[in-house]
Amino acid sequence: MTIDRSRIEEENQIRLSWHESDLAHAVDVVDRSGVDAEAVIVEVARFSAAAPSWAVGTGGTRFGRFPGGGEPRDTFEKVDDIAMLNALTGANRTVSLHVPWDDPGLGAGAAALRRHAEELGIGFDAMNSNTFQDNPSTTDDRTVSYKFGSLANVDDGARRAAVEHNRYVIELGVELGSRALTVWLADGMNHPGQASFRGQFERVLAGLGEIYAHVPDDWEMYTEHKPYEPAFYSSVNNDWGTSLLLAQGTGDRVKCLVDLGHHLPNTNIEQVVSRLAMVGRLGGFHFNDSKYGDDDLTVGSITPFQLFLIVGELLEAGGGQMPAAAYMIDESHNLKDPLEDLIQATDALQVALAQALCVNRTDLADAQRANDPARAAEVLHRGFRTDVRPLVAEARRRNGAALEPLATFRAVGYRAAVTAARGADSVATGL
Ligand code: LRH
Ligand code: MN
Repeated sequence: MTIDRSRIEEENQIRLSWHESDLAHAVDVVDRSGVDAEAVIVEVARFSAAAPSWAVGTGGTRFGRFPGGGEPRDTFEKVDDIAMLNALTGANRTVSLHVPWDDPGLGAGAAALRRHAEELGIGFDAMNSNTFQDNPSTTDDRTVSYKFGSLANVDDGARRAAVEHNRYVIELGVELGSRALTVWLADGMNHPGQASFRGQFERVLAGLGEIYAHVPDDWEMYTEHKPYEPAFYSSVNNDWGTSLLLAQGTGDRVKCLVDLGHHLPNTNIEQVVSRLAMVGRLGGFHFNDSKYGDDDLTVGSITPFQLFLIVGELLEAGGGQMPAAAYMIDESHNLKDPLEDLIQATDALQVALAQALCVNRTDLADAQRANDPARAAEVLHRGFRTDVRPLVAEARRRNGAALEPLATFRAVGYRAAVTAARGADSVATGL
């Protein structure tokens, strides 16, 4: 499914005069606050967040799944959809694959997928292994099951299968041009006494060490913490502290991945980000939003101020720019069109970045040095309350993307076209 970029340009032309007057006003407002609006546009245009291959289809829960039609039937069509997304946002230049949900196979399969993606200008971000489901393709030993865990399992067969699966995902990633592996483990307990906390931790640490031995020198490996689900009494890698212990205990190029939905209510996630960045172990993000648990809702749709503060900590860590890290979206699209949800998620990230860039950091530091919390709040809120949408739209326009991506997605009729091509009942692999 090719993207007719002229259609996007046509839709931009309709909006250009409004955009230019809105932009002139926004630039004036921001420049008057002592922040360089042009630098904000340039930094937003530089930003990109990987799209999750497991979320370009409809997501669901144990209570049901309601596919919307025209879902990608294989990884090639997923890359097509992500190329469409990127054509509209200019900020989803890579895809993060999940194996075996998206496994083209080594050799010719991987080469063909890489060629297809390169033709569409899409790269491969961190690879995700899957040792939380018994996948016939990931272990040829039918006696092995991850029911009682993978790396943490007392069963040697399960641990060896998990290491071997991650070794395979790395080899596939090398062929695709990826440069990182994310290891999220469902391992834990449902019942007190079911296992030894220390025993599970030590087996995971040993297993990560075996996997790290297969990680190429120019790669990074990420440990992703999560307090619960599917384990409902304890998860082995339950919080940032444990994730940091695992990363520091495994190797220099092992860092922590922060999934926003993987924190207990009221956790100060921006402080977690500050800590991990401070010790040089902040590897990446899975951006989403949540009201209760790991809801995987649209980025910035429930707690936009928290997202703004998190991005603020990233700019602090990066000296006023976004530090190098694996920025990825991890959502589950149960009700909205998956691409429309990803468009809104990416826009929310671009808006939060622009707002955080509109904070006059010199004034904020002055207020902090003066122990003047009211002044500090004024400076912070001025950034958060600035209408940055024209700056974000301009950053997209400069990347050859859409001023209004969701309206343009609907105007070009992509969903109808792929539904006609793929069928109303095509179902994508993934969550
Ligand atoms: C676990 C998680 C992890 C992925 C999965 C799809 O909740 O966030 O990052 O492997 O979702
Ligand atoms: Mn995640």
